[in-house]
Amino acid sequence: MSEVHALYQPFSLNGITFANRMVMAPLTRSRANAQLEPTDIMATYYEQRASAGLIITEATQVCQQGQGYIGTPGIYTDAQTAGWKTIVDRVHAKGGKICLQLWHVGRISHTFFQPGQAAPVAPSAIRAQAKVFIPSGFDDVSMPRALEVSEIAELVDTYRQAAERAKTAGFDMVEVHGANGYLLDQFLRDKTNHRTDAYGGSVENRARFLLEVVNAVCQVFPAPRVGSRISPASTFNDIDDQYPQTVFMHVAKELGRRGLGYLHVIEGQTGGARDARPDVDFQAIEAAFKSAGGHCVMGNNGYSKAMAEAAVASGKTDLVAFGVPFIANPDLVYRFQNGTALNTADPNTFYAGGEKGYIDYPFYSG
Ligand code: 8OZ
Repeated sequence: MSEVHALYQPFSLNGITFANRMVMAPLTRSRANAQLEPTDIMATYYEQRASAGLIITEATQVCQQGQGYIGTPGIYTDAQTAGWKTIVDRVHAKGGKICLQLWHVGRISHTFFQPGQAAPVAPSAIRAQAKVFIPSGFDDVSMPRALEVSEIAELVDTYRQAAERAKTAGFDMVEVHGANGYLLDQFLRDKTNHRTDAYGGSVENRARFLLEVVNAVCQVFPAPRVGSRISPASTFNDIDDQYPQTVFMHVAKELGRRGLGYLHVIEGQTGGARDARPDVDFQAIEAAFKSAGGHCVMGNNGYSKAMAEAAVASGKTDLVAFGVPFIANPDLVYRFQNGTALNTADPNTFYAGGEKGYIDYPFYSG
C-alpha cells in the first residue's frame, strides 16, 4: 500500500475542510448565456470537477462595465445569482467546495461590451496593446478613460454587492482577482497607473483600491473565507512594473494583515515560464503574507504532479491550483493519486462555447 501523499490529504482552512490540496484554478470558458447567466452545462462542468479540494470559478464580472470577453458570466443580476446558486448546490451535493472569483477587466475591454458603448475604464487613459474578440472578430481593445475618485468608491461598493450575491448563492469563499492585467492589477503597476491622487504614485497609493475592495468584501465574508490572486511577474495583458517585488511584498503583507484565507500566486508568466522574472522572489512574497497573518498559500503555474507533491510535502505551498489539467480531466485528483494517464486538453474548444471540449472529457475508466 503506497503512502497517501500530503497533496491528497484533507486541508483545514480556519474551519472549512477541503478534501485534498488540489484546487481547480479559475478558467474562463465563455459558456454563459446572452444575459451572462450561468447555464446548465456550466453546472454539469463544475459538478464533474467537484472532487477538487476547492473549485475557483471562472472570472465573473461584478458589473457590466467589468466585461471584456464574450460569454463570461456576471454576478450582478438576480438571475445570474440564481444560476450560480444551482452550480454551488450541485458542487456541494457532490461534497465539493467552491469559491467565486470577482472580476473587473478595466481597460482590457471594448466599447462593444460597455454600457452605452462608452469607453472602458482604467486608472489612467492608457490603451493596452491587446486584442479582444467581439462578434465581428478580433479587434484592438478600446481607448480607456481614467476613473474619477468618486467612481472608485462606487466600484468598491459594487464589489461588496457582488460578494453579497455570492453569499446569497451559497459560495464557500470568494477570491478577489488582482492578477493578469485587469482593473485591480492596472492600479498596482506603474506601467498602467500614472495617477497623481491618493490612488497613484507610491506603492501604498497604488495598492489602495485593491485593499479597499478586500476590506469591503470582508464585510460580507469573514476574512478567512476571502482569497486574492496576484501575478507579480506576469506581463499578460500589457502590464508591467519597474519594481514588482516592492509592490507585491507590500500587497502580500497588507492582505496577510487582514487575515485573508489564502494568497493565490501565479508564479511566473501567466500560462508561461515560471522563471520569467528573476527579480521576483515568490517565496518571499508568500512568506510575507503568512507571517503578517494570512492563513495559507496557493501556488499556481505549470505544476506537474511531481512538482505539486514536492511543494506540498516540503511546506513550500499549502495548496496547488491546476488549470488546463482540470479542463481535460474532471477526475484529476483520482488520476494523480492513482498515477493513471491524463486526457489531453483541446485548446480549440477552451472558449468555443457549447458542450464539446467542455463536459465531454471522460472520467478514468481503467
Ligand atoms: C483567458 C481568457 C480570458 C480571460 C485571466 C480571466 O487571465 C482571465 C482570462 C484568461 O485571469
